Order: sequence, then C-alpha cells, then structure tokens
Amino acid sequence: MMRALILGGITDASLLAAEIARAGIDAVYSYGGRTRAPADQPLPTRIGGFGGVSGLADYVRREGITHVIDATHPFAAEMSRNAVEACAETGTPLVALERAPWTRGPGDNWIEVGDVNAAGAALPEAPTSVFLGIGRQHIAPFATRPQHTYTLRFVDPPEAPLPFAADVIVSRGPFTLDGELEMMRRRGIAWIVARNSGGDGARAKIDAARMLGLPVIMISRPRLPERLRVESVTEVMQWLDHRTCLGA
Ligand code: 3Y8
Ligand code: NAP
Repeated sequence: MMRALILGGITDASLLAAEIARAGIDAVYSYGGRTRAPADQPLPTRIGGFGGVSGLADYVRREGITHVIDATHPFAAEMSRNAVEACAETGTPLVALERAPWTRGPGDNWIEVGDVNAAGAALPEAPTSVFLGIGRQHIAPFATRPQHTYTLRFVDPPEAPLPFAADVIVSRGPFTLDGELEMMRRRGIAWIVARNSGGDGARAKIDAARMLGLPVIMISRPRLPERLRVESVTEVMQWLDHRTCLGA
C-alpha cells in the first residue's frame, strides 16, 4: 500500500500536495519548522527535523513510507543530502521535484558567485544601498561590510539582534513585479543579492532589477548528490503511478 512522504516547504511542494490529495494518495507533508505559521496543507502535516539521516530512516520505517518526494528548496542542501542517504539505507524510492534555475536573459546584469561569502566580496567598497533577498539564516558575511545601507526581507519578524544595521521587510511572498519596483525605487536600491531559487515566487526581484538596470549578485545553487530529478508536479504523479504499477 503506497504511502508518500513529501519533504516540502516551497510553493511547488504545496502544488504537489494538492495534486496528491486530489488523487486520494495516502501521504504526509513535512515542514522543517523554519517559520512561525507555515501555510496549511491538504494532507496530514509534520513540522520539524527528523534527526539527521538516521532519524529520517527511522521515520520512514516506523511510518511505513513507501515513496519519498524531495520537494524542498534548491538551497535546502542538507535535507536533500539526508534524503538520498536515508532512502538508500531503507531502499525507499526517491524523486526530487526541483525547478529549473533562472537563466540570465538580455538586459540582465548578473554577477554570478558560488556562495554567500563570495556575494559579500562582490559588493563595491564604496557605500551603497543593497537589497539582500536571501532571507535570515545566512546574512552574517555582510557584517564585515557595514558601510552599506542594507534592506533585508524575512518571513517572520527578527527575534534576535541583527549582525549589522539593516532595515527589515517582513513578508512571506510570493512577490509581485510592481511591489518589487516600488520597493527598490522608494529605497534607492543600487545592488541586489539573490539566490538562484528558480520558480516564480521570488523571480519578481530579478525582473525588477533588470527593468531598473540594477546589478544582481546571483548565488548559484549548492551541489547535490545524484538522484532522480523532475521539474513538474505532473512528472511526480507519473512517477508515483509508474511505481505503483510496478508494485513498488
Ligand atoms: C518554511 C513555508 C508560498 C510559499 C512562499 C517559492 C516562493 C516565497 C523564494 C525574497 C526571497 C528565501 C526564503 C523564499 C522563497 C517562496 C515560498 C520561497 C526566499 C516559505 C516557507 C518556509 C520558508 C523558509 C524560508 C527560509 C528562507 C527562505 C525566505 C511557509 C515562506 C529568502 C529563500 O526565517 C527563516 O528562518 C526563513 C528561512 C529557509 C531562507 C533563509 O535562509 O532565511 N524560505 N519559506 C519552510 C519549512 O519550515 O519547511 O512558511 O508557508 C516558503 C517560500 N519561500 O507560496 O506561500 O519559491 O516557493 N523563502 C531564497 O530563495 O533565498 C525569499 O525575499 O525575495
Ligand atoms: P536545510 O539547511 O537543508 O536542512 C537543515 C535541517 O532542517 C535538515 O537536516 C532537517 O533536520 C531540517 N529540515 C529541512 N527541511 C525539512 C523538511 N521539509 N522537513 C523536515 N525537516 C526539514 O534546510 P533549509 O534550507 O533551512 O530549509 C528548511 C525548509 O525551508 C525546507 O522545507 C525548505 O524547503 C524551505 N525553504 C528553504 C529555502 C532556502 O533558501 N533554503 C527557501 C524556501 C523554503 P534533521 O537533520 O533534524 O532532519
């Protein structure tokens, strides 16, 4: 009897959960517990870590999970690595639902860097106004460049003092082009730092930067282990059908 575990946390995972619920497939949706009030899902939902690879393997065995879909954000690298290891250990079929990265288009002024430390180093020395569209967890490297005026955007209000002076917008997205243009103009933003998340929910800042002729420091995705990867909910549903036909 099929029972799927969705490692979720982003829009695509919510779209998948809706499709799985509509198909009447027995499944559990899992959040990491990063935000105070994550969006409701049409499936039984668990919140919080599993306890590393062994914790996830134990969960899979205990809960009789027969299929795992890693629908986490492309930068949720530790969760994705743990899923590959735990599924190998338990012999559980795994597929990753991972949207394509954004690609530079005509008019895009991108400086592509490998990680958030390199992103800080790519900023100019002279004081300027920077929008950090990279959330809350990985902003420490910018503390070594306090000469800039920073605008941050978090899902929830900051609980601890920030590592550097900054203005915080609290908003969970998805974001609109008009909203991003208005924010950047009003704040006189001259540089944008972004992660190459892909998808539509955070793309508006990239389009706004192009329209305003602003440079974007684009952090490329972490390398993930080899695993079966699809880019659409439809392909995940076909994979589930196929596995069921095989009686897997
Ligand atoms: C908890 C689930 C929806 C889902 C919204 C998408 C869109 C906005 C792109 C910017 C970039 C950022 C951030 C972002 C994106 C959507 C989508 C997407 C980027 C929620 C959610 C959870 C999280 C966790 C949160 C991180 C943070 C990252 C903000 C829910 C809203 C910056 C990633 O405070 C914290 O600890 C937040 C942590 C991981 C990155 C970071 O390191 O701070 N997402 N985001 C998930 C969980 O607990 O398992 O609360 O409902 C989901 C969404 N995040 O349609 O409503 O692409 O799907 N989320 C990045 O790309 O750099 C925002 O502001 O422009
Ligand atoms: P991460 O660094 O890859 O994972 C760190 C640990 O958090 C994992 O080892 C696991 O703990 C726990 N975890 C992460 N995602 C989980 C999930 N969906 N269900 C249960 N436990 C989870 O993760 P992250 O980058 O902080 O992302 C956390 C969540 O936010 C994910 O759901 C992700 O999809 C979502 N999100 C992340 C980003 C981003 O920029 N990283 C953007 C949007 C949404 P244990 O080891 O204890 O199991």
